[in-house]
Amino acid sequence: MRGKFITFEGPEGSGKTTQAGLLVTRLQEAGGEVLYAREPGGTPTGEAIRQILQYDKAGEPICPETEVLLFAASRAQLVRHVILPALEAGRHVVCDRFADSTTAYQGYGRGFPIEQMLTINDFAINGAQPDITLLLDVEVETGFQRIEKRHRNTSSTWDRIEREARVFHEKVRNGYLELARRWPSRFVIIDARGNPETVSDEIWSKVRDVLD
Ligand code: Z5A
Repeated sequence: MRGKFITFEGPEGSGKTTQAGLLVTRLQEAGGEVLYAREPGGTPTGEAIRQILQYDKAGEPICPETEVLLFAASRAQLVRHVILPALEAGRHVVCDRFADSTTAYQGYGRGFPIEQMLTINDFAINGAQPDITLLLDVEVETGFQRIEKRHRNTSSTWDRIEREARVFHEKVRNGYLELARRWPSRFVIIDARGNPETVSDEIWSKVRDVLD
């Protein structure tokens, strides 16, 4: 039987990576085989693209159009080499960001036409639509406080998109909420302000509905 395709979306610091890890553990404890993937990245090509997108590894400013296509290119590779083979082998796939990130960040955030982003996403994903998308929603300020704390504790630096103005990140958050209104049967909005255990319990109750 085909596995379930579960995606995490949301603004910076909403807890996607934390919650994706907790969900992988719960799915495994329930007896499932699970694959975790992240975007951009998840394949050698995707990880190379990630270095360009996040840390300016190409050494020149990236045009907004190039940014869209690089995210899509990373996704096209991940879908064909990792996600679809895993789903067809009966494994569940938990993906930390997916196509909705492009619609939210490059569409609502940068201002590219939404329908154009959806067309590019369709080309990249080859029919791999998530069974459920968990939108972890948190105020931009709260998310940034968490990221700031992490950077302080780990001495890491702000990446290219984290450095965007708060108004950009507000547009992204509102864009996500708009997407959830557009596809209510796929999206579940999760209040991500609570502690990680509470948020994880809520996510598990929604994911179980999809597994049944
Ligand atoms: N991007 C794009 O523009 N277009 C696209 O198509 C795609 C992506 C696919 C990828 O960054 C960047 O690319 C991203 C969008 C853009 N932009 N930025 N900036 P990434 O993969 O490096 O990072 P991210 O996806 O934005 O995740 P994040 O900012 O690292 O946050 P997170 O995964 O949502 O949260 P976390 O890592 O689980 O937690 C962050 C911190 O908060 C950490 O210290 C946790 O311990 C803490 N945390 C987690 N949960 C809680 C709760 N519940 N309470 C308190 N503290 C918590």
